[in-house]
Parts: sequence; C-alpha cells; structure tokens
Amino acid sequence: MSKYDSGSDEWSPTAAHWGTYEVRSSDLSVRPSPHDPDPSPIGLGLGEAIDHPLRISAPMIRKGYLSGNGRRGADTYVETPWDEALDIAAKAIDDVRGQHGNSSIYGGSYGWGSAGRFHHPQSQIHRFLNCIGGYVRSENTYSTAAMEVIVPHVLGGIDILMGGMPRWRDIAEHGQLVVAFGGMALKNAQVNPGGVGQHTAAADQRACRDAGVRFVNISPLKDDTQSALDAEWLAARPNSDTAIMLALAHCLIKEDLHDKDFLESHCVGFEKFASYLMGEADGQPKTAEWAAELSGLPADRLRTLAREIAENRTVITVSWSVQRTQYGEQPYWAGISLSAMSGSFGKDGGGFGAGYGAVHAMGNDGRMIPIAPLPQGENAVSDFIPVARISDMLINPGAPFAYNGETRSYPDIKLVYWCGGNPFHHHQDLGRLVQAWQEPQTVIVHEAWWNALSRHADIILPCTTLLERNDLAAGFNDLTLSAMKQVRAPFGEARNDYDIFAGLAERLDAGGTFTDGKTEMDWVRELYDGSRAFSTEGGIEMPDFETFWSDGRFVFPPPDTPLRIFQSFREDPKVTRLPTPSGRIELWSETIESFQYADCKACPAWFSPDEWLGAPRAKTFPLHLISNQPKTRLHSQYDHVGVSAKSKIQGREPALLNAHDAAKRGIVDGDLIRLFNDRGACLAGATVSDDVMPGVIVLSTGAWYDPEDPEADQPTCVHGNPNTLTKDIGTSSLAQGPTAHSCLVEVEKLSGPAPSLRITEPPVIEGK
Ligand SMILES: Nc1nc2c(c(=O)[nH]1)N[C@H]1C(S)=C(S)[C@@H](COP(=O)(O)OP(=O)(O)OC[C@H]3O[C@@H](n4cnc5c(=O)[nH]c(N)nc54)[C@H](O)[C@@H]3O)O[C@H]1N2
Ligand SMILES: Nc1nc2c(c(=O)[nH]1)N[C@H]1C(S)=C(S)[C@@H](COP(=O)(O)OP(=O)(O)OC[C@H]3O[C@@H](n4cnc5c(=O)[nH]c(N)nc54)[C@H](O)[C@@H]3O)O[C@H]1N2
Ligand SMILES: [Mo]
Repeated sequence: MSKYDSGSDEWSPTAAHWGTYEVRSSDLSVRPSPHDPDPSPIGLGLGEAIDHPLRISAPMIRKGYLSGNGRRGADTYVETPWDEALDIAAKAIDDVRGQHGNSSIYGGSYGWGSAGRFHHPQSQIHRFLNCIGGYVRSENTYSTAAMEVIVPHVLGGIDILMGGMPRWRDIAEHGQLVVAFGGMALKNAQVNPGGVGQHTAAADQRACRDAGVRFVNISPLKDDTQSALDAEWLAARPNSDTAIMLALAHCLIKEDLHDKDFLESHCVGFEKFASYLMGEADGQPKTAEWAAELSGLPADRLRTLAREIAENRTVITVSWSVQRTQYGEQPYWAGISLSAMSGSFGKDGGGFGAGYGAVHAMGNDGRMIPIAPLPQGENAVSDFIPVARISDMLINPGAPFAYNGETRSYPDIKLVYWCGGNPFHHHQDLGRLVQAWQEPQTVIVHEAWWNALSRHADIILPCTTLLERNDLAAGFNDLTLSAMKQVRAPFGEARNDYDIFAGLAERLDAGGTFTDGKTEMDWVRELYDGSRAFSTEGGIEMPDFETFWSDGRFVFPPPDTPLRIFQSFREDPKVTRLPTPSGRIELWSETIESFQYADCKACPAWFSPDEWLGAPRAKTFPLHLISNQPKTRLHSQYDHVGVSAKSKIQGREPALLNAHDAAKRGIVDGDLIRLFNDRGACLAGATVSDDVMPGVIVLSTGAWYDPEDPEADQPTCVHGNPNTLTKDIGTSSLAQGPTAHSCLVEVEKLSGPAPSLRITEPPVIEGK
C-alpha cells in the first residue's frame, strides 16, 4: 500500500496550464489557490477525472493489431500485462528502426500535455526517441505556425515581437487606442503554456479602459472583448482582415497621415508596398470601398478608423486565430506594416501586439522564468514536417512539399508514437486523418483516458495524470514557480510516462542513457537546482529545494526594466538593428520574393481564400464556421468532467448561431442541430444569440471525436467535434500552417432521434 492510498486532509499545491490549485488527497476535492485573484473554473474538474470510468486501467493492445487485420478507430482491445505490452512495443520499434531506419519513426507528437516541467510529455518522448537513434520531428505549432514563419522575415524573430510588444501596464500609461483584429478573448487568457500564478489579464485590460484607452473589436464575435471594456464591435466577415488592414494603410497614404520619416529610416520596401496598395500593377487600388465590399464594414468607418489610428497612440493587435486561416501569413505581415505606417511603432504603449489575451502571457508583466529543461539529447534524424502536414505525410510518402523557401520530401513513416497531444482533437479534416492513420504499421500512444486518440492506437500504454506524480511548473512570461505534489497512488496500473519510456529504453539497450540512473524526485530536484543556479546568476535568490517544496511556490519579482527592443530600434536603427537581412522592418522581402510563391508574394497582399463568405462555395455552404478555443476546457483535455461536461446541450457541444440564421432554418435555442459540408458532419446543441454576426456559426474545438460510423469516409461526429468539417490545407507554401478558421458549412435542425454517444463509455475490452 502506498502512502497515498489512505489519503490525507491536507491540501497540496498543484498546477496546470489554466492555473494553480490545491487538492485534498482524502477525497480529491479541488479549490483554487488562494494566491490567484481571478482563478479559472477549468481546474475544478481535475479530481473528478482521476477515478473516472473512462480511465484506462492497464495496457491495451488493439485486437486486429495482434492478428494483422481490423481498422484503427473501429476495433476492440485486449488487456495486456505491462511486461508483455512493453515487449511488443519495443519489438515493433526495434523492427522498424532495423528494417527502415529511424527516419521511419514519427515522433512529432504535437500537443500540450501537462504543465509539469519534468513530466512534460514532449520532453520525455523526445529524450527517449533521441536515446534510441532519433525520429522525424515536426516544426512550428498549430497555434501560430504562419506567424512563426512570416514574422522572422519581417521583424527578424518571433521572440523579438513577443518580448517587445507593449504590456497592459504600458498601454494603460501611454496608450490611447487598441484595434484588435480577432479581439482579445478573456476565455483564452485563462490559459498559459506552463501555467498562470495569478490571473490578472481581465483587471489589466480594465485598468487600460479606466485610464481612457479605447478598444475596437474587429471580429465576428462580440465576446472576443470583455463587455467591461465597452469596445466598439465591428463585425467583419471572417478572413477579411488583410483586406481591412490594406485599406487602412491605403487611407493613411491617401490622406498623407503615414509616418514617412520612420518608413524611410526604419523600413525597407515601403515604395513597392505603396505601389501594390495603389493598385499600380493589378489595377485594383485597395480602397476603403474595396475592403468594405469584402469585409461588410462601412467604407466611411474604415476611413475614420485610419484617421484615429494616425492621431492616437495605437496598438494594432492580431489574434492568433486570424493567422490560423488560408493565407494566414498575410494578416500578420499586413498588421505589422500598418503599425509601421501608423506613427506609434516603437513608442511607449503603442505598436504591434501578437495576440493579446491569446494566452495569459501576452501583455502580462511577467518574466522568462529560468527553468532548466529536461535534457533532450541530439536527434540523429534531420527529417521534419511542418506540424499540420501529418495526413499529407502519411498519405504521400516521398512526395515533395514546399516550406519557407525549401523543397523537401515526406518521409515514409512506419511507426507513429504519440505522447502528450491529441491529433484526433487538433488536426483538420478528421475523415482524412482517419484514412491516413491506417497507413503506418504501428501506432503507440500514452494516454490516461479512453479519448479519441487512445481509441485509434494499436498499443496503449496508460499514463498517470498530474495528481499522481511529483513535479514543478512555471508559465511562459509569468512569475510563479509552483510545486505539483502527488496526492494519489496511480490509478489502476497506470505508470508515469518517464517509467514507461524507461522500461522501453531498457529493452532497447538505452536504459541508462534515458534515466541517467535518476528517480522522479532526483530529476525534479535537479531541474529546480538548475533554475536556482540560473537565477543566482541573474541576481535573484531562490530558496533551497526543501524550502520551495514545503512552501509550495516561489514568486519571482517582476522585471525592473521591461524589454524595450522596439523603442531602442526607433531611437537609432543603426545601433539596434533588427535581425532581418536589411536590419529594418521588411515591408517588401527580397528573400520571400526569391521563393517565387504564387500564394505568398514579396509584400503583404490580399488573397481570396477557398472557403470564406466571399467564395463561390458559400452558395452551397453559406455559413462560416469558427472553431475557436473552448471557454470550458483546454482543447480536448477534461472534456468529460467539470465545467466542460456541464456545458453540453443534450450531451452535445454547444454551437452559437445568429437569431436570423436560426430562424431561417427553424432552429430554436436548445435544439440539436447538424453541421455539414462535403468533408463530414457533426451534431451540436444550438445556442441562438445576436453576439455572433449573421453568416457565422461558432463551434468550439475539443468535444471528444465520436464518429457515428467509424468506417465512413465522411464521418459524422455525434458529439460535436468541428474538425470533421475543417479543411486540411496549409496556410501557403511559406509556412504550411493549419487553416482551421477557413471553413464553410451548412446547418440544419436534426430530424429524427439523436444517435447515442459512444465516447462516454469505454470501448469493448476482450476478456473483461
Ligand atoms: N478546428 C480547430 N482545430 C484546432 C484549433 C482551432 O482553432 N480550430 N486550434 C489548434 C491549436 S492552437 C492547438 S494548440 C491544438 C491543441 O491540440 P492538443 O495540444 O493536441 O490538444 P490537447 O487536448 O491539449 O491534447 C493533449 C493530450 O495530452 C494528454 N495528456 C495530458 N497530460 C498528459 C501526460 O502527462 N502524459 C501523456 N502521455 N498525455 C497527457 C491529454 O489527455 C490530451 O489527450 O489544437 C489545434 N486544433
Ligand atoms: N479556455 C481556453 N483558452 C485557450 C485555449 C483553450 O483550449 N481553452 N487554447 C490556447 C491555445 S493553444 C491557443 S493557440 C490560444 C489561441 O488563441 P486564438 O487563436 O486567438 O483563439 P481562438 O479562440 O481560436 O480565436 C479567437 C477569436 O478569433 C475570432 N476569429 C476567428 N477567425 C477570425 C477571422 O478570420 N477574423 C477575425 N477578425 N476574427 C476571427 C473568433 O471569433 C474567436 O473567438 O488560446 C489559448 N487559450
Ligand atoms: Mo495552440
């Protein structure tokens, strides 16, 4: 019996991407940390999930995997003892690397996993795969792929942009106007990679309003800015942002309001960009009337907005969602260019914001906590794919693809290994993913629950959750380092990812290399001590490990001097050069011009997406689907418990549609509806509201994928997963990022009885 089995009435600290909490081990009650002034309710479901009927209690092997038939996603499972399951997994890995080499193992394993720094699943799997000869990795993120690739060409680096953007504090002190493309939704600021010590974003935004800052929300959804800000809501058609920005830039030039000195001394390519805006080559001046036609916003308002931008200390911010669209590189490039023309770039409280509110870090008065990562070793395989090209890779081994000026080819993958992410949550066009997923010989997955990922695996190795192990967490641009204490013995036979990898490494003759002979607590202590050493170098004294562990947290002082990269650049661009080829902001990029792409030119430009309300396809599928981040959970995590489970309508994910669109289809609040297009369909529960513009339907991501017929080419998810509908194409040849927010659908009231949910019950387990 472990010391945790009896339980104790003490409250122990823990942390997740959505905040810090305390857990009582006797009954797994959860309460927010008393140090958080505005905690997120998402964490309150943590305890409920531990002994949930959907927990995976022992290793499982897909029945057809053992007999060489069956289909992933439509099979039963055989409970298997750990030693046997690890032997089978190790043999599969060894056979593949022996016969096809390590470049046939895909270990990109994208996903958020848990906040803990030691049990960070990505670090664990990459360390393991590096120890056994390497793996094909993935580049960039589902979050910001287009931004990650375009911004280095324009400003020299994404770290510069995120580090140099004004904080809320600077905007309150010096700013006057915030123009937010895609808003700055507070639902998203609940979350932060690695955690949040104190949720302050809502109050920080209100402090800006109290100081007189005005907000404009250019978005299909009113709630994309909090109501307390009294923002002006400009309901623009989704995906028309670049057109709006180009028109604002055009107005600045026409009215001679652009910052000519700054453009001359700090930017390159303004003349050529201006020529594009004037329509000198394509015959189409990018006027307010032109953008009004595309966006649905009044031309006069665009003209007055351009004047307000020039006359006020302005922040132009573009949410990450806006670049998760076809041609998603353009709104970032156009937004930065508009800001460079505005007169506010590089001035206190003005400039460009890379998505305020997208995560809590953006705008926060935090610091980079010097957290020592788990050493990853070296990857001996150089192949990679842009992260969202996974189905393409599995379907087209050997085929060429373009990426940021290179032509590479897709590796031939025989084994997929996933730990700490969920492609059946995150990937677009799930029908296509399910087809692609049948290609490899073996799929190995670590999961805690019977979600859609585990139900598509051959070998499931059940892992512990954050309450069943010891760790520490620190958020991106936050101030709190939190202890995460084990409060329970692992459920069933679940093991830590670390121990699972250690068992496999042992079988593959890499046991010592992987563990370095260390236990969980050895590593946690070592990571802490590494951070402590870094901090001492930076002049901050952290307590010794014992003191930290018993206090449960350490809070760093806020930075005394914020990064003022863009201010220094503005002061003297010869002293502070940007790391671009010219050392300046590139409104015209010779590098990108040299790539000769048809879908990403040498300056920011308007391209009409295949799927938006202005496309011919809107005649057949007349609603734009926004599959945004869910308010009630982080992606698909903890969908089955807590606030997420409570939010469902007749067990299905809620979808928001405008009263006009609902009435036209005879839909009323609380009805079950069916969203569909020519890729698939899903059910949802209708919420009718005027907070979403006509022509747009919002179905947040994260309902666990539950196909009515798992073998159908065009699946119907009876639970409400919007990725049955989204399109699986890259943003452009430049970044190849995901494009979830460019998607058209039709919706109808569900006729007949609702098909039952299967995802709420475990699958059939043979011999049980
Ligand atoms: N349609 C549409 N799709 C989208 C988006 C969108 O806007 N629209 N957004 C995209 C974005 S920005 C992102 S970041 C992705 C997110 O996609 P993911 O990060 O893949 O989604 P999560 O649901 O967070 O997946 C994490 C998985 O890790 C598991 N897990 C948690 N802790 C551990 C652990 O300690 N060990 C192991 N082994 N597993 C663990 C959880 O159970 C869960 O299954 O989704 C993308 N998909
Ligand atoms: N609660 C919660 N918070 C989260 C997450 C979560 O799962 N849950 N996920 C986190 C992650 S991984 C990420 S990457 C960030 C993502 O941050 P974002 O990508 O910014 O978040 P989204 O919720 O997808 O989109 C924000 C809003 O953009 C608007 N929008 C969508 N398309 C368009 C468009 O074409 N034009 C305009 N103007 N607006 C548009 C939608 O109305 C939407 O509500 O959120 C993080 N925060
Ligand atoms: Mo993300």
